[in-house]
Amino acid sequence: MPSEKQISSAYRLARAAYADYGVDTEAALAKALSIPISLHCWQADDVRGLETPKEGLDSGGIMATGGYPGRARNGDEMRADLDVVLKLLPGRQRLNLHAFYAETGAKVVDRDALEPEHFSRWLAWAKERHVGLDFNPTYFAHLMATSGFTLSSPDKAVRRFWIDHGKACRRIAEHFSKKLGSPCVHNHWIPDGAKDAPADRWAPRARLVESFDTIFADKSVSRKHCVDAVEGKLFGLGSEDYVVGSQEFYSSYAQSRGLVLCLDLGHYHPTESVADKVSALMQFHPRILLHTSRPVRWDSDHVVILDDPVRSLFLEIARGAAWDRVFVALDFFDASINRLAAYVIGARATRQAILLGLLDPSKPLGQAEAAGRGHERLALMEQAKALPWGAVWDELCARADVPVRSNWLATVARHERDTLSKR
Ligand code: RNT
Ligand code: ZN
Repeated sequence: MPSEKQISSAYRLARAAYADYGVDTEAALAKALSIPISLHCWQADDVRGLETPKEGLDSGGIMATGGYPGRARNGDEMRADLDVVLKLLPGRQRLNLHAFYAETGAKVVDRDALEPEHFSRWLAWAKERHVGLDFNPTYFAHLMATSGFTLSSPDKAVRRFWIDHGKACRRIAEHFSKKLGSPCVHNHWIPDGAKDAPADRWAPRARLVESFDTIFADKSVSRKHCVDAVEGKLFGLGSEDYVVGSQEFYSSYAQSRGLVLCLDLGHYHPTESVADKVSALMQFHPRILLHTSRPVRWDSDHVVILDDPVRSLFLEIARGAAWDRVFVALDFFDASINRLAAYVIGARATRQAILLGLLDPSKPLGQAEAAGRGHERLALMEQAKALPWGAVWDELCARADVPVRSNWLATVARHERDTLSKR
């Protein structure tokens, strides 16, 4: 592995190579380190949550597959794993919690009755580490979700329950924000939909508008603290034909209600480009939330890698200078490999894509385009792929004082030997 000196001399050469294309690697490094990435707590335990009882857990179409040993079984184990992960990641991180990670002790507290106090251990953990918290209501994995409908259910009692859950979660999100001094992104995703062609595609959508309007009508929760986002999708397990909260639904809903729109990389047709959507949506949406994920043939939530969809997504953010208008969060779950490694690979790949976006030689590309020299634009785009960005990435890790290259694997192996293998 390279010495500190080798890393910095490789970086000096890279800096000069990028400067030839009008790119300031110092500025790119500083910016890439400053953008917070919200780590999804649910990779640690295969999206199981900490509630008892567990009936209805399989509702909602969210499922991690694989049986790699060492799954975190409680909040303490999750936090211990996250502590290891945080030390291996460069830049700023946040933690993204889901409501069913409440810790209520011996008491059973249902989702509609959750309070900030049920997250006090998470909050204390976050405060101590200067990590901001984001939050999500959990509208799945519950007996009240087994019909496949929650906020859009025809059953008034079911709607009421989930509306109360949404409201309770907004108060918790606000609490996190106030306690940590950092706005809490509060993302609503519901599983509602139908496996087969419904006779009525209208009524559930009308009810969903009404339910959400009821949730957001609570003006006692400050929107500055609780930053609500809504996330649609194309289909899910058990909602193959019809998803109530589709992209069109949420794009319009978020825009008309002043909410943040969430785009998840796994939630579109495989040939759709999420990167292309950004400059269209952001003409109208002041802010968006990005869930980086990796769909393999479907919304499979594989570990994020540095693939073209992720790269081109952040390239678009860079070209639009839209960093202050996006929130970045991870969303994947893989139980077939070491779960800590999954975090590190996905979070590092996401930050690499951010860095690569910032290293784009946008200036000469734009000049070639403006002058009508398409051949030059294409040649420069091709050349940009061969610029020594790996040396800039190594420098970024060195500056952040985290293991360079794959050196982090040793820490994960040690944790597996000393801790995970004993679970
Ligand atoms: C589901 C959505 C959603 C969830 C998490 C657990 O398709 O992507 O974001 O993955 O809320
Ligand atoms: Zn998502």
